[in-house]
Amino acid sequence: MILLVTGGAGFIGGNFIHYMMKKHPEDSIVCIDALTYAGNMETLADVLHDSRFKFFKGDITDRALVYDIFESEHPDVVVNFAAESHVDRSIENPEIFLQTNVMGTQVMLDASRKYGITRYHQVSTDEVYGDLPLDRPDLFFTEDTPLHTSSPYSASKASSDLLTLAYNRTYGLPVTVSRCSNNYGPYQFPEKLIPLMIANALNGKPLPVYGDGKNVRDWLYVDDHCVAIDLILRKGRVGEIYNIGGHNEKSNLEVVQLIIKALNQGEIKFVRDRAGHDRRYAIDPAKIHGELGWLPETSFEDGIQSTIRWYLENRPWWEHIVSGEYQKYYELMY
Ligand code: NAD
Ligand code: TDX
Repeated sequence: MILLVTGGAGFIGGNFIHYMMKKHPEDSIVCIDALTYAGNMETLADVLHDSRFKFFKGDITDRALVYDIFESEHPDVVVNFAAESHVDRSIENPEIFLQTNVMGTQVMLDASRKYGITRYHQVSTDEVYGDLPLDRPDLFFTEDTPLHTSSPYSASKASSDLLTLAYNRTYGLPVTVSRCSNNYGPYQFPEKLIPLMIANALNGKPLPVYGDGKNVRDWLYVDDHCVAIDLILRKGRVGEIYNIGGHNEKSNLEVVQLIIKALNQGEIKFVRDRAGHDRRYAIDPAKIHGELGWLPETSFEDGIQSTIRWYLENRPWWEHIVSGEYQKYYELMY
């Protein structure tokens, strides 16, 4: 099988490439990534020279380039991770979110239709459902929960989900969509909560907690997300949406305090709240569990400890990001 993975120099796409190269030695992977501020070739350093891996620096909104790659590489399966992914940035500048997340998805869908694939998978988020109240712990997002987006980011992701499902209904394209809760683990860009707090604590900077810190996120170790996507690609039903999450809800304060405790350093600073800040996300994973037998394998206690260890043992990776050095790596390698 030839897999085309977009956004593979990012956090989840990079972990997915590592996971798939190990798990399926018979498959090869073609990656397209624009290497925006969030794309980091150092994440792919150990697969770059593997003969089963090919990297193309390119933008998924560039139709001619995407079509050229489909023509030369003949992918069987497409997994679209490429996106602008940070909510705070979408509040500052929504436009690039619509370009990449909506228009880029359309190009990937058109190419998949034109050249023919056996599966197109759209990687999406629980944020498309909006948020849940803190005082109703009995409520969860199911695949039937209405879309109710809060940020330009989540609105752009909901749009790309709908476009993907429309290509199935209208053109018969064999698509699946997954909506996952918050991921954490190695190679996450230090603008997201967990790596930002680890990096700031280690650098003696304050740990900025938005609002009252009581907002709840449902954390999943990134490898468990990769396993779920792999299962959906192989056994998921065409035209279906699968929610992915492991019933692991934590308030932001709990997460930050755990990091401070593990590192034995770091000081919280409460800062202005995020505009439109979603209060609680919580996934009901009954469908993926019942149909595909998926369950998360990593407990939060183990996952957060090994993530903290990874950031301690891989300081150059995130220090290059903080200093801007990482953006030179592609030029060095090619
Ligand atoms: P990320 O920001 O770490 O990585 C995104 C990658 O996409 C980067 O390598 C970037 O260079 C690339 N990219 C951006 N615009 C591009 C374009 N126009 N053309 C080609 N490449 C482009 O994001 P992530 O956290 O790894 O998220 C990956 C996907 O998973 C996204 O679609 C996101 O919406 C979704 N998701 C993320 C989470 C999470 O907790 N991080 C949870 C659920 C779903
Ligand atoms: O400095 C911070 N202080 C803070 O209190 C940051 C960066 C975040 N927060 C809070 C906001 C959220 O309640 O922590 C929580 C997590 O924030 P992010 O890491 O920005 O993630 P979130 O907004 O929940 O979105 C993430 O999960 C769903 C990913 O970034 C999305 O791409 C994914 O779709």
